[in-house]
Amino acid sequence: GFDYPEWLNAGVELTDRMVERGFGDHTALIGNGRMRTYKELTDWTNRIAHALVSDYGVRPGNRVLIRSANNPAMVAAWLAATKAGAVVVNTMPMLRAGELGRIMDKAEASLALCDTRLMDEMVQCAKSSNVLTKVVGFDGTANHDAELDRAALSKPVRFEAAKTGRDDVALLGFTSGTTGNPKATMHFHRDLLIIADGYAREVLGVTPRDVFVGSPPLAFTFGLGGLAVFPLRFGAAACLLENASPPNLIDIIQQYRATVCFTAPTAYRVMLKAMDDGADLSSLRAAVSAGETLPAPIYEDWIARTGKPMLDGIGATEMLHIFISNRFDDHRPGCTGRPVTGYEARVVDAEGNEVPRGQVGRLAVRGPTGCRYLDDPRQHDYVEDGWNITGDSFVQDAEGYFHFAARNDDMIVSSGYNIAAPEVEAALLGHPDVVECAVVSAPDAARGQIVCAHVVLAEDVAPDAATVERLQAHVKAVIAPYKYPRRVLFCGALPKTATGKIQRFRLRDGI
Ligand code: 3SK
Repeated sequence: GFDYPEWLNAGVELTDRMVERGFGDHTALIGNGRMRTYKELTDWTNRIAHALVSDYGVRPGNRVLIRSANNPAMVAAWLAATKAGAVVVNTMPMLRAGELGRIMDKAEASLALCDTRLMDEMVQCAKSSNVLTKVVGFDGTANHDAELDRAALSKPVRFEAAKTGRDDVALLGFTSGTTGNPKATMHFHRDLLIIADGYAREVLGVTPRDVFVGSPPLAFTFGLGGLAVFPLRFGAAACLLENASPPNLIDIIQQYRATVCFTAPTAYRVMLKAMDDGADLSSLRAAVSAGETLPAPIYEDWIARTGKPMLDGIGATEMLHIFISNRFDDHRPGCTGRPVTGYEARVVDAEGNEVPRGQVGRLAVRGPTGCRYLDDPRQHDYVEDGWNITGDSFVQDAEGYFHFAARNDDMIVSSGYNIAAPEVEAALLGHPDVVECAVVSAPDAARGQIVCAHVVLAEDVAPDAATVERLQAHVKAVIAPYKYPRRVLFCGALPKTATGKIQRFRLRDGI
């Protein structure tokens, strides 16, 4: 089991405690062209924590929303707020005011910390909140030239962290689920350590010599774990990229001789091509693939090129991180592997009974982390008799290994991003040219899936390329741009059941 003291603060464990353990001079964070040691990170976060408490009145349990791209300043803000005992909500820079507002309301955030470069949408949505009292800017480029930085500068480097219990909520991880109606998953201080002491220790075997890099936003628990918690828990270095497009990722891996990479199969495909063109990615000892299914050819090419396995894994925001994974010494193509230490998994039918090996069913998992939605009746859909039902269909083979079969139908997974079809539909329907629409996934070699919109146009609107572009631009303007439909198809009517429900499966299957 995982045994932690009754009073535990994850922020302290990942900074001050690391200095006490002798890692003060080790590099903790790399980003914006600078390296910071564990001692520097500890002092920085303690100063910010002081400012949060004394200048902005943060008290244990207050919700603090952070809006930023992946950079050291975001990590420092998250750790500082955690040390102050706040419940942190990390959000992605691409979110528009509407999406941000729904998260802010659900979380009842009283303070928002925002990279000054991302203030516009933040300020816009802050106006409509009844709970938010202040938006404080920080300098995401870490030149310490914003309100929070200035407030922190004069503060002491020692901070008495909030006396948080191991089971106190530290983090709200947001997931839009299948509906676009966001759900907040609550995670305790101990949960943040469990994912490191379980998955990262057992599967990755992290050492202080590791340099982590990757693409998932810190706003997703996949990114927060892989790019912040795991390295910091073991005295390793985290390299944070505001722009983690594959070419950038490849440059940074080469520049810093990164050893552990977290990204989606799409990026690994580009890396394989780059290696053909001379890129040297030999420093990577662990290539973790998650967020979408790992196609067997990418897995096989990777082994052929590097001699090392790619670690396919499945996680969920509800579970905080990866709970089934391949291992360095136990991996197979097209297979997600076995449960991580502490977790149990099984494949069940609609009634929750285990199905025979080899048969497709619903994946059920339980372990030291699990789903606790904040104030949401959907809790009872996700957790049945103590088992978390992830919404994925899997097959367990005769030897006990788990194989992915399908994902919840309404969820589109494109380049590792989860996109809820109804949210894109709602955005499209907000355009006067659109009478009706249905959004589904379409298979795509590069992205796994893409967002495909079937649209019934208003009279007199031409079904041409200009209309496609207009609708795409509209979606990009009202929700995060990565959710826009890359394919737009026009039709006279949508296929429906006798009771008027759209038959999305017919659109998906091209019937
Ligand atoms: O597989 C995922 O989508 C995931 C979600 C949260 C944390 C980790 C992972 C891999």
